Amino acid sequence: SSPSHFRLSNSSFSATDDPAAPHQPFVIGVTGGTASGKTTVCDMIIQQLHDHRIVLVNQDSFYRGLTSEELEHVQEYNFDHPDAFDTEQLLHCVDILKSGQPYQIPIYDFKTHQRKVDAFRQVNACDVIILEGILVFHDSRVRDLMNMKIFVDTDADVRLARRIRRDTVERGRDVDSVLEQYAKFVKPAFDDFVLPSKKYADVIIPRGGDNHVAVDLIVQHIHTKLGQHDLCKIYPNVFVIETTFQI
Ligand code: UZR
Ligand code: MG
Repeated sequence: SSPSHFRLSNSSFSATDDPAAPHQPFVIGVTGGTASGKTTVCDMIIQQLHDHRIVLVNQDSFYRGLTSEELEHVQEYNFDHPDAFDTEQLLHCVDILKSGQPYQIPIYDFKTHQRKVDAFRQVNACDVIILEGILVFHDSRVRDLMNMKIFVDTDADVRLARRIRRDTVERGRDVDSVLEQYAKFVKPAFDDFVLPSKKYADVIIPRGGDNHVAVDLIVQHIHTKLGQHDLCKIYPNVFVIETTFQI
């Protein structure tokens, strides 16, 4: 299904004993509470690393689709619990990308709580993989894949205000249901799962996307790391690393 010129041969990318072999992608984990500015920080990193091939893998894409029974009681469903995600599939995705093969990431619809059946996002081999999501530090197997761990630390009132705006404008909710869900699930899960995972961070960014100095420092560090193994010259013909397919 993927255009042939996007395909990269597996053997040319995988890690071998050959010292001249290309290096594995640099994996960055970005976490923090809901609406903390994770996506903004990732977008800023991506913009500044324009001379490298970067793939953003959002944990939200790996939400399990709800069964019809779960949908009937959707107000009772805890989207902030680690079990809401298909972590095995996320691990598989990163494994595949690290081996230099393309992966078809599911597309999750926040309005229907389902994965799209007729579309996916294909991502290809890259120099940098960014894993972003509220619980990407929760599972030690996911953490162990990361070369750098970032926690975006934004005050809870700022996050709630943003969450209300986003869920009503982008995700088709009303204010009452957002507040109810926040009190019942989002805040307790932040206290139980997200905040305790802060201890795994290498870097903590106060104020999220407003913190340009922190993002500059992070980007400098990644540049230094990638400069040691510049992969861009290996695939001079590959410019597109991401394509959305309808099937
Ligand atoms: P971010 N979420 C939904 O509201 N609906 C879904 O179908 C799937 C997820 C919410 C989830 C979590 N929780 O707080 C948030 N709730 O998406 C994570 N309730 O997204 O990291 O962008 O804030
Ligand atoms: Mg986000």
